[in-house]
Amino acid sequence: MTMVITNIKTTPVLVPFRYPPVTASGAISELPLVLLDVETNVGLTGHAYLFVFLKGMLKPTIGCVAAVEELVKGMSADPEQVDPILRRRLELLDIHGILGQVLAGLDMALWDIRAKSEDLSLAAVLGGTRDYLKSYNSCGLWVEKGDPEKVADQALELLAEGDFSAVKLRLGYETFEEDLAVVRAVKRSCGDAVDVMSDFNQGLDQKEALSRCQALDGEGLYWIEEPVRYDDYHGSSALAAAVQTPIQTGENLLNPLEFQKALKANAADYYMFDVQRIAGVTGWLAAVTLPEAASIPVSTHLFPEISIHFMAATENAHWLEYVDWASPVMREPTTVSGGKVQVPTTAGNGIAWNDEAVARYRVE
Ligand code: SMN
Ligand code: MG
Repeated sequence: MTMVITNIKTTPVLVPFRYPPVTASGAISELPLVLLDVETNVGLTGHAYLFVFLKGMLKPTIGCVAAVEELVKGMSADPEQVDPILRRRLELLDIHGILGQVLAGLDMALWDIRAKSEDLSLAAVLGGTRDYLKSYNSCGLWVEKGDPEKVADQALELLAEGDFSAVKLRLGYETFEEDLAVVRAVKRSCGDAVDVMSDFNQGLDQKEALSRCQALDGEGLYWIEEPVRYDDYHGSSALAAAVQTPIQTGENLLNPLEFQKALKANAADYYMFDVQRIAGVTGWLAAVTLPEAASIPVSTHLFPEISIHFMAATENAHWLEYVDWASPVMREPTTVSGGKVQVPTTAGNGIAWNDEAVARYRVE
């Protein structure tokens, strides 16, 4: 029997953060997620979630899912068939906004169904050969005015949580002196054995980025992420050439073609993709197998539960970003020990709901 999509259920939730994000480009007080359950005629259900940033985006996202549901009802549940059909059909619309994110969510859920139908983990379906990924703790170290020592203390707390050997520090304070003070405090508290990634969240203009990033060379940062606009590939490229610390970018790239353009411009030394933006698992696979990407270290952005699966099958896998943001609604939250996340072997994409918690965090 052909497996077809029968309907898509949506559940809006607002999950509290342990350490609410404050970045150079804005703060988020609670985590609005749309949980997706894609149901089929054979009783298999695929799960995925969308991170919609603003509470007010829950309703429009759910409306967009309903519109896509109308298109896919009765369609094969095979992600490799659905993705090209929908992208061709919807090309005339703005496929980069909410719609693109919804398509990515649908794709993640369809890969869950595919894996469950084969009774395999998604990692195994994709031919994953790794047992674990090294991971850095990205749950905190937000832009916090006032006391660099407080940030430095939090770094130690974060390292202890999963015996991590790497953390990410958010930069882009009003002045470079504040950036430098927090970098030095965190490096001092963590010691040389710990890798400290850093992230400007696109907060600097070209001139300021050049001056701050060059001044940070020699401070021992593992990478500097998104110092300038994510889509200014040439600006980022000029920066990467002038700065010794590796430049990391990519969480905002919206499809594999954009990645190809960034690569052609030599926009960065390292790349990281967000499965909800890079066009789902299908988009991830297309991006990391581009011939030009062969020697580029690739990391993940958010979504650790599903990302661990496709990272297991990614040749140039670099770091898994660990955030626990969706953990409260997960049946089996991602765990880290010895700074590593084991690749799960249970069937599916790693996303299943803790129904009691979902009921608690559900909003209308
Ligand atoms: C980030 C992503 C999403 C929300 C806040 C901060 C950050 C990261 O860019 O890379 O984790
Ligand atoms: Mg980032």
